[in-house]
Amino acid sequence: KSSDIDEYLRVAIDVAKEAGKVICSALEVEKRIETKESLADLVTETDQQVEKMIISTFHQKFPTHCFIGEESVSSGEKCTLTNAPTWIIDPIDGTTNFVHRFQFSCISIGLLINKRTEVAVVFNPNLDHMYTAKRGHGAYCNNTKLKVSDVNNLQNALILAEFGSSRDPEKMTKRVETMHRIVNKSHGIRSLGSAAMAMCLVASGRGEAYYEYGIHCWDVAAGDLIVREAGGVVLDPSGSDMDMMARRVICACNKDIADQVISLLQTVEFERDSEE
Ligand code: LIP
Repeated sequence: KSSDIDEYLRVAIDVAKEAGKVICSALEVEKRIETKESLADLVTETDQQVEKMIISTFHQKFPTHCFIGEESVSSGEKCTLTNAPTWIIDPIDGTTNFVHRFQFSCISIGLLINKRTEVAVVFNPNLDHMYTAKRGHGAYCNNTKLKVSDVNNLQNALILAEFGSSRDPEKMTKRVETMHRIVNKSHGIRSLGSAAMAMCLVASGRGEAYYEYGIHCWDVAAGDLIVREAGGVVLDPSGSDMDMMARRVICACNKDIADQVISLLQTVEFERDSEE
């Protein structure tokens, strides 16, 4: 029901703002940092605290809904996506940026129903940018409607790409080679350190495409809808439909740009987020 969807969006915006306050006050104090899989895979107490707060708020309001949260999965919870309404949450996307006070970190919240994102909220509290989308109703940053760029030639495009958090030498070689190919055929490459922020910038027409191998569903669940609602495309890097649990994504302002980037990509293999 559309009134339900409006309520989901309203609650998600409110909880993201609350989470933003916690993140901003944590910026001022010294952080205890733990590493997960590699030196570049960080978690702080704030990630854990914010995730708990977000999940308990949703759980109280919508007791039948399911949850997938980055930190809950790290601490052993299952990462299974069913057709039931499921909130997919990254309490801080861009944790490394948060640790360094580099201003591209955000809270990313997507509500999936029948495995499709219906409501998306990405809030960057450092810049006070609130990105929202509802399926079929456009995407917004604060009160401005978003629209992707209309560039359709890679030669005139700015591409967002990431090194990701794995430091496996074979994966790194492939990534650097791919970036080399792309940088030679475009206006350039930028690495923001947050998948959700990268997708929001593509949605805002501030870059033409973003791709990454090794992301998780919580990095892209919200960005997926924001890009589509701004008129862009979100695909699997093979060119087929995006698969939320496949740990890889490309989004672009249009199919022409996506195809040109895809032709230069090298596959980097990752285990899926879940096997259901
Ligand atoms: C981050 C992603 C980013 C990726 C990083 C990391 P986190 O998410 O959004 O695109 O390159 O390795 O996974 O861990 O900060 O939530």
